[in-house]
Amino acid sequence: MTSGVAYGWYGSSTGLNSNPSWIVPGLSPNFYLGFNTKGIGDVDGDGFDDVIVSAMSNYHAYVYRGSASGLATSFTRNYYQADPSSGFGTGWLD
Ligand SMILES: [Ca+2]
Repeated sequence: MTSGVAYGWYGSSTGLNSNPSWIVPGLSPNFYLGFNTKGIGDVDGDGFDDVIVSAMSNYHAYVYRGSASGLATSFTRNYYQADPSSGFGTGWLD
């Protein structure tokens, strides 16, 4: 059983950090958080880029807001599709 984990590496003028700067574990066993993780730009207009992360187990996608100190570790919005046959959360986040 795995809850999954979403990782993020922050960049700097010298490149990416060697260790992840942002780590968010899944909410429960077999959650599979981080099946897909994608930068989505600054969707809320606060000047900091945000990310979206899918969880394969429950057909959800979660938005984590950026800030001056980095990405939040609690999601601010989640989206889901009640019909599992839609495959929502299990494909690429394009
Ligand atoms: Ca933002």
